[in-house]
Amino acid sequence: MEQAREWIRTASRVVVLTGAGISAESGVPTFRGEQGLWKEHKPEELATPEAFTRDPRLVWEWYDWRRGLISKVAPNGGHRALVELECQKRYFTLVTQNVDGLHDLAGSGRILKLHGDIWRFRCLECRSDWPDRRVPLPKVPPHCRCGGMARPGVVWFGEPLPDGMWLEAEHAAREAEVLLVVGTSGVVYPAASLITLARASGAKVIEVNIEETPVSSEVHVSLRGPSGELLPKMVK
Ligand code: BJW
Ligand code: ZN
Repeated sequence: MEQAREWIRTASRVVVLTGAGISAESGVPTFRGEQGLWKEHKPEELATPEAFTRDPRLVWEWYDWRRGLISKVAPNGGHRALVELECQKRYFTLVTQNVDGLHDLAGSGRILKLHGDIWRFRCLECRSDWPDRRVPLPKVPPHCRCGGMARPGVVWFGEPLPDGMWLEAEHAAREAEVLLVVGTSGVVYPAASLITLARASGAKVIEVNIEETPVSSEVHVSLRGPSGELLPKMVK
């Protein structure tokens, strides 16, 4: 912890990569693992374009349920510590794989949402996209003003990341002095490759996770514990 604190304190370029684990203490289930969302549903049944084409109603029901759950929770000390860190640093980039919007609610300024946003919809016909916070949705699947069917504004397996966002994240990782990797299993690409990229460009990489992950062996310091407790200690 002391080493991590020192690296963070002295760096002026800090990049943070977050995953589902940072929202776990708020009550949002993670994807993988014993309590994970995918214990009962396979990802390919719900988080692929093919699944949506096959059964849009089933996929929408899952997202409607998750939106309901997320709407009842609040950011935790981990989200708030990253807002504090952003205020301290001249160059700070928050890259998240999360779609839950809790970094926005905590007050983070600029967020690179690699996997989109569960609070946004996109029209399959006219391609417009818009925010929608209704919980529960009055009708699933929801539709656009143009009459076309809407889809959740998230990134499914096999889909490209939102325009420009990946390039920006990659650039930030290359320039980083410190990369802080929080609450991610590090198995989804290209997000996980930011770790290799930052390290190869000379950044110190610090992991915060309750468990060992496939990326633990790739980082300089691995801190075991809940991010809601460890992050506030790290940035104070
Ligand atoms: C705590 C904690 C606490 C708990 N404190 N910690 C290269 C190699 C191999 C495969 C690929 C590759 N490149 C691309 C691929 C394919 C694929 C992929 O990665 N597959 C692998 C799984 C094998 N990637 C893609 O398809 C991506 N697209 C792409 O590459 O496009 C290329 C392309 C270009 C041009 C045209 C077309 C295509 C897209 C990936 C999209 C991922 N989408 C999802 C769903 C989002 C929507 C939704 O939410 O429903 O994103 S999948 C899911 O996994 C979600 C997450 O963001 C993502 C990562 O999960 P995360 O956050 O790591 O969660 P968990 O549950 O895995 O881990 C939680 C962690 O927290 C654990 O470690 C816990 O221990 C920890 N934890 N409590 C701290 N309190
Ligand atoms: Zn439309």
